[in-house]
Amino acid sequence: PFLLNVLENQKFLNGSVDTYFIDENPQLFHFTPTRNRAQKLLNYLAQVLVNGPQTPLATKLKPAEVKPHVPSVSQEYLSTSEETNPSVQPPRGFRQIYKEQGPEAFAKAVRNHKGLLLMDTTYRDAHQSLLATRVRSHDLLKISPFVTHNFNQLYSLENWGGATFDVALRFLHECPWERLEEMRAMIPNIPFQMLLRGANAVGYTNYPDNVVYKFCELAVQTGMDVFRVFDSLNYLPNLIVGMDAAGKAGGIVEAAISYSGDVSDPNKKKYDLRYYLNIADELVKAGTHVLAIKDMAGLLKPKAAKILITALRDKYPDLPIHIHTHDTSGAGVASMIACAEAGADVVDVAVDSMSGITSQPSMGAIVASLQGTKYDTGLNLNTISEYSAYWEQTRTLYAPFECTSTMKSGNADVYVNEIPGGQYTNLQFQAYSLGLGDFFEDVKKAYAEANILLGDIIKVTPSSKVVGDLAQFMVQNKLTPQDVLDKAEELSFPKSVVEYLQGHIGQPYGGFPEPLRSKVLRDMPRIEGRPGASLAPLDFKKLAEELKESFPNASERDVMSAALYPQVTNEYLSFNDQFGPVDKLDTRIFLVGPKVGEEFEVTIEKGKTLGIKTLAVAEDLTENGEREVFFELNGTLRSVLIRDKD
Ligand code: 3PY
Ligand code: ZN
Repeated sequence: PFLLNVLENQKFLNGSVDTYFIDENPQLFHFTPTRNRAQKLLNYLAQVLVNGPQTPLATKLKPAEVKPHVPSVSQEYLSTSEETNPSVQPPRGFRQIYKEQGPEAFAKAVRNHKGLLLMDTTYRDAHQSLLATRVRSHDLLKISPFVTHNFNQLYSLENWGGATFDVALRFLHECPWERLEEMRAMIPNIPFQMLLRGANAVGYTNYPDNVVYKFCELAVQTGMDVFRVFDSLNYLPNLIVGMDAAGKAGGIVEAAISYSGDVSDPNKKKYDLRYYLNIADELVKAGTHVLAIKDMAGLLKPKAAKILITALRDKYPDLPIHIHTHDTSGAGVASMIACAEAGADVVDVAVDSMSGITSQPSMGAIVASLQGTKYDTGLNLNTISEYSAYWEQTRTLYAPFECTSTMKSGNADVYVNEIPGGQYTNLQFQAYSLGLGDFFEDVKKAYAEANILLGDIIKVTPSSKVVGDLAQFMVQNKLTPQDVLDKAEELSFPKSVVEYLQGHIGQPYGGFPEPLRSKVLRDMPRIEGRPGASLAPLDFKKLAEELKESFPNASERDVMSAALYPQVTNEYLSFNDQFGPVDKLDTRIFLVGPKVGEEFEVTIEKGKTLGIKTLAVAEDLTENGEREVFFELNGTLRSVLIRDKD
């Protein structure tokens, strides 16, 4: 099964080698393992058939048995497919302006654009909020030719960062870098946008600065364009590291202010208009190309939107302003229209069938509402419908991850509890799985209380986890806020809460809550200032060497993944060694395996398609406790023995 390159070397084959031949030609002795990807995939399928899903399913709902219809791109495109005629390029988009003239010219073009621009979140936040981030590259790539040809007017397509990095490796067994590279190859015209958690990059904790810088460099090289940089406490030193890393990498910097409270309510004093204008000032001074308001919980009511955006517009007439929201309360469309009217350049939407509730407001609704006005987006409603139909069908494949299966409508209680969209359904799920399903109402109430206990903080990944963990802790231990304060010295608080109070994720606006902090920490160490500043740089060379001991083929990207998620990356690489390119399987088959008798195809690379039929799963175990699974692979009988874990 191994092939030595030396066997193809003419000098060697001629016999004209001397004693130094081996020393002088080490490259000829590198092994190339045969690419038995088909066999590995059979192992995977057999594993699922014998031992059940390898990606834990969140509910009992089954993936639907549909083959989503992929809308055709255009007659012209159809009759001359890209392969036979590479000249059928998609229409130009904002990405060309950025690539040809740089981030400043891009910002100028956005600002000068007539009409409202949209960012489509379908590829990232929408499924992060609705489907636990489980949408696979396979389904994203299938619709990408349609997107590149029909949505070239978008400001950007948000398709990376946030939780997608972790979830791809951990649960989908696919490489996030490959996903980015493949999307880029299919969509050359629309800027790609990612969510960068400032100094937390795409993780949940502060990383050494050199990790953040290298991450951004590699992201730009792999195809990323716009970096929405935020910090979960709006802590400027953290934000500035992220902005600088994105900027130095050549990306478009979109610094984001995370929105909390209500600027239209004079009783909500902590996060008032002045607070936001001050941060905006700092971000503009730090050189942001675009300013974003990140309303992660969907708290920005139309009236507040008008106040905030009008003030920002007046102060920065030349700066592009981009608004992100979640539709948790149901007021998202109204708010985004209010933003447009107050002078925002871009708002975030998800395609209709992936919008609403904890996701972004509906693309179709906003496009239709603005038609014929000076904010007209220029997008075509029929095209949006076709795009939406694809996602309506595709979404049914992910039924086991429907976060909103227990949430049938919007809920304006978000204005009270301020739970971010991505966390709302997560907490609901966690409450159910902890047997606290009936108490979700208590968790929401405790969330608001926990927030006040912690000092009324900005809540978004990872600070939102701190508040969520404290809330669950309070509900599980039946603690009132007064109990927490009174017993703070004896209670064993969740790790995230302790670390937050130690200063691990940064310094909150207005300072840490006292006396709670002193009571919880006693003589534990505290970090003053920016956490990353005191972290030693990561030794990438050493990490690469370590990784290559177990995985000789590990790439620079794998090393970067390991810098962020060491354990998860190791598991991903071993899984990949064992089971091959599972990302190429159709989603239902990937999640729950094929049915016995089912025939299907898997394209493992362009022009290389496997025909697989599942013939049978043996009823009896072998003496070794293994079960044999029979397949037909391209017409040939194959069988795989799998240890039955039951
Ligand atoms: C993330 O950090 O993943 C978010 O979506 C925050 O809103
Ligand atoms: Zn969001």
